[in-house]
Amino acid sequence: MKVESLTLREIQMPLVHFFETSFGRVYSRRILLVNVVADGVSGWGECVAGEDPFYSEEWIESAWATIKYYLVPALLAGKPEAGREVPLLFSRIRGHRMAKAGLENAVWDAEARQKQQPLWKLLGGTRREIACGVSIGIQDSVEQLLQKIETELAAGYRRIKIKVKPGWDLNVLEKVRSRWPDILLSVDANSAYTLDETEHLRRFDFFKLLMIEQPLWNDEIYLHARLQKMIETAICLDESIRHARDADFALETGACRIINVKVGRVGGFTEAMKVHDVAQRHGVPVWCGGMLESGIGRAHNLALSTLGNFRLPGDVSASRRYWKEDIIEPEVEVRSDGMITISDAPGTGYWVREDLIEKLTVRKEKF
Ligand code: OSB
Ligand code: MG
Repeated sequence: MKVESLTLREIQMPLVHFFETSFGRVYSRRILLVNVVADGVSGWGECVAGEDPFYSEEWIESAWATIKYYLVPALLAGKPEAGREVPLLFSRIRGHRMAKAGLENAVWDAEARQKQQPLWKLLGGTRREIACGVSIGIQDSVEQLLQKIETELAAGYRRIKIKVKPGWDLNVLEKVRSRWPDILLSVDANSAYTLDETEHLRRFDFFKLLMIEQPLWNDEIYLHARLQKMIETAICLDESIRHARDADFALETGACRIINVKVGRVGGFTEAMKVHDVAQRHGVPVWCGGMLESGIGRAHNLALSTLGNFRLPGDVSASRRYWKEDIIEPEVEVRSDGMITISDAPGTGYWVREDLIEKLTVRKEKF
């Protein structure tokens, strides 16, 4: 495999509905796409860095610059033969994992297409269908949230996750649980609490949640271990897990009982598989998180979710929940039983709509 060219693009896509977390609200996405051409075969990757450095340090401008000035030169000089060779080429560059993942995953995508193999098989996956949950942001009113939950349950989704923050938590859970006492329910705090609020966090136990995701600081593991000892609800770590060593540390110290794997957050498919394996060794389930991806990142999340230890419903849901029109064909669709069927076709099994991408592009640079 010979990488011949690389193209970076920024596309802009308005969300069907705004998405609000404890760190803010987004109405529209600025998405960085990577296209590699290797031996005449095209591979696509999505860098999931946000519009702002609020979820993590990375954001679209830092990712663009890092890719342009450091990662592209390293990739072109390194002449990788396969996706799994890419992390070593980037090892001198610290952090910037979402930027790295955008490139590495594009190489995996090209490799799968070139080998005429499904990407999920190349990654070592086995599942032929994926269980789906939804992540529902903070709304303007509790009534609006209840309506959304009702819609998603009717669509078949198997787990509801709601975003929480101080002032939008126990009061909301009370309403949700009294209406749906038995659904699989999680919350995600995106680091909205501190250890001083342990008494408050202990009250979440009453609602029999599947998990509480990232209650404390984004860069903390040990204090989550302290908290986990004091609450019954299983902690799931998202932001805190940057790589497989973090996962190992978190599981050895008892900081969580579940891990959310995001391929961008950990720097690409190779590291995501390592995190998956570490959790499996500890007997801990993982699930695939989302970052409001376009169809390209969404299709990659689906491929990753076919690995055996992805035992809980993920946040990878239908394209139509996010976009009026997605940039892949067909769009990602969820069956009425809340499952997504995994395609047997080579690559991701989805066609990239290059014509539409061209129309949505606001910035483009070719190397
Ligand atoms: O914490 O999982 C998160 C979206 C943006 C940033 C962080 C998170 C999320 C989500 C949305 O929860 C998941 C999705 O539907 O893509
Ligand atoms: Mg999260």
